[in-house]
Amino acid sequence: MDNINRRNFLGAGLILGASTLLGKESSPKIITDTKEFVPPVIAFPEKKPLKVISDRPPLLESPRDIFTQAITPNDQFFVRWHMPDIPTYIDLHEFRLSVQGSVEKPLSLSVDDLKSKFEPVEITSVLQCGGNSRKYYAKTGQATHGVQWGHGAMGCAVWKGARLKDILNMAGVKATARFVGVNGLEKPAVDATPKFFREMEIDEALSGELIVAYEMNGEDLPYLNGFPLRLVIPGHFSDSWVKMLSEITVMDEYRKSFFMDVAYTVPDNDCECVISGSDFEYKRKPIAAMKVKSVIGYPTPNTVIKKGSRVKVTGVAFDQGKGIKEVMISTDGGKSWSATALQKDNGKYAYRQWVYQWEPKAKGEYIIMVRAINRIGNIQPQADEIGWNAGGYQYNAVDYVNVKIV
Ligand SMILES: Nc1nc2c(c(=O)[nH]1)N[C@H]1C(S)=C(S)[C@@H](COP(=O)(O)O)O[C@H]1N2
Ligand SMILES: [Mo]
Repeated sequence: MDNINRRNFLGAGLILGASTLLGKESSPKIITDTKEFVPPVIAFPEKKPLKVISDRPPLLESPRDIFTQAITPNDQFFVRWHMPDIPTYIDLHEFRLSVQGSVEKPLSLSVDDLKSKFEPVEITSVLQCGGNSRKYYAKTGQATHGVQWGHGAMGCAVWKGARLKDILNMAGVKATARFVGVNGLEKPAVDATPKFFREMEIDEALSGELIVAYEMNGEDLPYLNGFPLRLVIPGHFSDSWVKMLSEITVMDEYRKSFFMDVAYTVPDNDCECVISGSDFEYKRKPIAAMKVKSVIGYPTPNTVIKKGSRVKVTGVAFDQGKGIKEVMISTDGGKSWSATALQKDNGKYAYRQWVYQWEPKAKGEYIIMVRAINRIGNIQPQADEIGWNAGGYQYNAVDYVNVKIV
């Protein structure tokens, strides 16, 4: 078989198999208690074993120790799809990206066209689901709707592709154009289900920072991460980073849709949170720029360490692209804080790895906490200070792990 041009998703059988194995539906659940669901760990095609929160559609979470690396390997990168019906076979001889709507010249581009007709650009950027870390809202006593992700619905990769701006310029955007809509190849299970359709303003689409990526960390995109093409929007939550991107529609009018106007929205106020009353009484806005955040990769929770050991505490920090200024660490549950050493700078949208050398002197239980500040002075809130929204989006409170010194 021609491996480069045809991707037969061997996993189709495996996904169905796993579905039967787990015997559960993946419809959204409203969590009414804080009891933690412990997901099974199963390997999907092109992936190492990951936490399977749902198998259809696939929701795969990366393990916490992934945050000991500044670049997330493709085979451990998390996966999130909304529709169960993802194509299981793509033939690049037939696959085309169509650029249509309010343009002078509609385009139908093959992946080869994208590689040969446009200047290739590379950017290292964090991809984070708006609902990442959602389960930690429950730990603050305020459970939220939606997939109960731990921290592993994010990763950082080197994306290579063509600028969306260059593609739109080749098509020639009409003067009346105000929005750009994007969608991928997957289909809703029933026609009544809304399409996964995302929109942005024309100025954002033409900013020059967005790319249509055909490579992730120097390889084809893994199937589950959107082979053969995906939109990359550096600094923004990944909800509009459409995978298996097949249509770009330039529009004069905004098109109301479930995935823009209901899902992935927060109250349209300064804190983007509920101050009183119920969440949906608020005027809403789509989530966009990511908030400053850091997480601990090592030690992982409940690690047992011998007294006198030299412990390399490490993790990653990022924000929406302002840049990380400082990452502070506490080994006494937040009473005192020390600076960590920031590692190599891979660009303003990338993870900034940090390291702290710790030599615990006494036996006992410790709580390690981490807190990042960006260059414009945004700092992570403490868990009991974080604003709340019913969708459980944008969780970025101070991360912590408990360890035992023996
Ligand atoms: N075509 C398509 N693209 C999509 C989605 C989807 O359901 N379909 N989900 C979005 C959401 S909400 C997230 S968090 C990211 C997940 O990207 P990943 O699976 O590569 O980690 O893809 C985005 N792009
Ligand atoms: Mo997401």
